[in-house]
Amino acid sequence: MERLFKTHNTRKSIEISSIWDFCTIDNNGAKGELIKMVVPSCWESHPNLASYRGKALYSKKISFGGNIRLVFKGVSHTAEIYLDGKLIKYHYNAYTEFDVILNNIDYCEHLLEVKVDNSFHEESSLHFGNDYYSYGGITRPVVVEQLGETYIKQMHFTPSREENVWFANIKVTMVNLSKQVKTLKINIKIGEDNTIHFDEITLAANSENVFEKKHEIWAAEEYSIENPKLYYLNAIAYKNEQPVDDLIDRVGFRVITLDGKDILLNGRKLHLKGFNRHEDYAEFGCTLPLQAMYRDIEILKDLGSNCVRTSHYPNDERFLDLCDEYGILVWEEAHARGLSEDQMHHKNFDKQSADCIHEMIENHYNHPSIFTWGILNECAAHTDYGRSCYEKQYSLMRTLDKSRPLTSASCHFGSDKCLDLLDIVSFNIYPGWYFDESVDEHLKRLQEWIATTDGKDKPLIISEIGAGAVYGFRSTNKAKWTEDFQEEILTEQVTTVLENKDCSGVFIWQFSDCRVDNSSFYARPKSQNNKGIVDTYRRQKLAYRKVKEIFKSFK
Ligand code: ADA
Repeated sequence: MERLFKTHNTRKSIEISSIWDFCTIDNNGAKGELIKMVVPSCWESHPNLASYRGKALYSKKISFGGNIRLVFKGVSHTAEIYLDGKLIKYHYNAYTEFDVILNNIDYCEHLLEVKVDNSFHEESSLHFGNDYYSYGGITRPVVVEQLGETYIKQMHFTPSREENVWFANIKVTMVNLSKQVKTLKINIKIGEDNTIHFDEITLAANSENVFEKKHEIWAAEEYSIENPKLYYLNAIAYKNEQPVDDLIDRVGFRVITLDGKDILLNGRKLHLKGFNRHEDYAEFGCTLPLQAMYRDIEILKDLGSNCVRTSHYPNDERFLDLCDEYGILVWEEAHARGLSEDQMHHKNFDKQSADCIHEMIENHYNHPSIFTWGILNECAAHTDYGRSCYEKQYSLMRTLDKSRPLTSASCHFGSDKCLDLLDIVSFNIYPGWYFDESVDEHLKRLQEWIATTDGKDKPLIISEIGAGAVYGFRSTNKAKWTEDFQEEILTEQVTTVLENKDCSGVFIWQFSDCRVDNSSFYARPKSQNNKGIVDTYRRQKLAYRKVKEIFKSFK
């Protein structure tokens, strides 16, 4: 199941998650032993491939024909899709959805092959040895959809409120795959009592068309952290009164606004208390089964969190569906972590970053839990060239979504050149872990410096703060890497940030321990980033109870 709800009733859609044929491919193109591999999964979950970095081939025979849409929710990290031996799609980046439209293909058994590469090859600008693990495989669901001659490609819902009256701004993209002009009508139900009609729409042959409407919504129930009220958006396209296609999504009536240093959700100031979370779980790697995702939501709620940052890439949409349902606000960010100016000069960096931003925003636009989009975590914001990249990416995001504030987490205290480009200032700081300074002193200096920049009158989020602890390492000497030390540092860090009236909130680094590329990082015991408040199996560390107590004491 690629979402937590059915996205079609009229369109036939089947998830082809199951057992595929699999083999590795070496650098000379020679195939390894043919085995079976679960899709979705990462191949590192297979005992013989736990550290395999390279190419592999997945294959499966499927019978279909006519107009077909193949949807890949995530392939890590470079994919070549072949149908009956012919290359039909190339895609880079593990974390965003992509699709292939097959037009008028024969009805028969076809061979679908997916060549996957998770090596740090020279074409890759965003996946490289890093403080998280680039897993390998078809790591998110694959879906086959049967299309007619026309289909609903996308539907974006933007809520707005004018003098206490809610409006739905709907933008629907229709595609005509045929050589003939088509005339349709579209009805879009919002919840049970509101329907938006596009009565007569004409689609030229082989065309893509966008239609927009703004509609007043009677008695809409607002979306909030405490009451995350969701509405189904159900679009049906009709030809001669017969349904020919449909698309279902879920939305919420909420607006995010900024007022000086405050971030408001439906006019109420937010006090963000949350965590940075990698998609990483013990034996499952990056492919968490739904019950593990749900368990993470339960833990976040138990801790008193109201937000999560998808550090450092777009997440599996089922996790976003859960955040929508349980009122966990999301800072979703495009894929990037810690690129130097030199790495931002990579020949593919601009395009691979833009593609990721496009796919993230276009596919995740409707999630009410997403309150901000982030980019370029700890990249070269302190250099002129780096700034030019931030500028390009911010302006791209503003064309794709005018409804959400934008941010990026910086580590360039004293030298960041980009605080005029963003809406929310965010800094990663580790006083007490990476350097000896009181949290209060460090935060005061940071805020004094920000006050001299273009970020001075903007909201401030401490987007990362934390300390490491090896699970099970306890000692009265509170040495570094003990759970005792982590509890002590986190107590000071989180309390100080939440007490600071000019801070909109904190994202603790990090939710759970995660695997890292051992090629890149010293000081990573067990080849893991051990700053989790739980370990990779979600076993609580000593700091868990303390952070829960602090979070719950701050309303
Ligand atoms: C940085 C980075 C995180 C993680 C963290 C750490 O802030 O953004 O991905 O590497 O440091 O654990 O040091």
